[in-house]
Amino acid sequence: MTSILVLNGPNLNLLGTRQPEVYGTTTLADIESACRDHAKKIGCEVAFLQTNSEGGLVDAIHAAKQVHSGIVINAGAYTHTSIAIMDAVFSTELPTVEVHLSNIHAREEFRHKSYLVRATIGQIAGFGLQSYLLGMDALMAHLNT
Ligand code: CA2
Repeated sequence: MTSILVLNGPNLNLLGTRQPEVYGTTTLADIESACRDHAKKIGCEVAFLQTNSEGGLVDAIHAAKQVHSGIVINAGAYTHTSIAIMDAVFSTELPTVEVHLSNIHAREEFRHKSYLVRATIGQIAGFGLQSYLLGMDALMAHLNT
């Protein structure tokens, strides 16, 4: 069965506890539960991980190659800074969708740039929790064509 890794970067473990005006009241546990429910609906398996470290994200991306069919990733602030994470996604050759809760293009200038997006099949930003589910749908559509 198709297996999707949903990978989350730094500070996403704090969701729902601070800055609700930017990120809403949804917690990471809520997102995980919605991704698991959605996986059942669209007929795939899902693994859900969060790490605050850049190296942890790189390691998880490397490990995904043996196990998963594709990746949905919210790399948090590393989206805008990390060539290492972009290189890791290139190296796996797994189809990857970049997702963001907020519309990074409508926010501060420094959030408009994504290194990671160059290694992905596309980016979904601004739909809150739905960005993850849309990311899973986009990945499944890509894998099934
Ligand atoms: O909109 C997104 O999903 C982001 O990836 C979230 C990141 C941010 O750095 C990106 O530019 C866009 C931030 C992760 C969550 O940070 C929190 C900080 C304080 C309280 C709650 C969450």
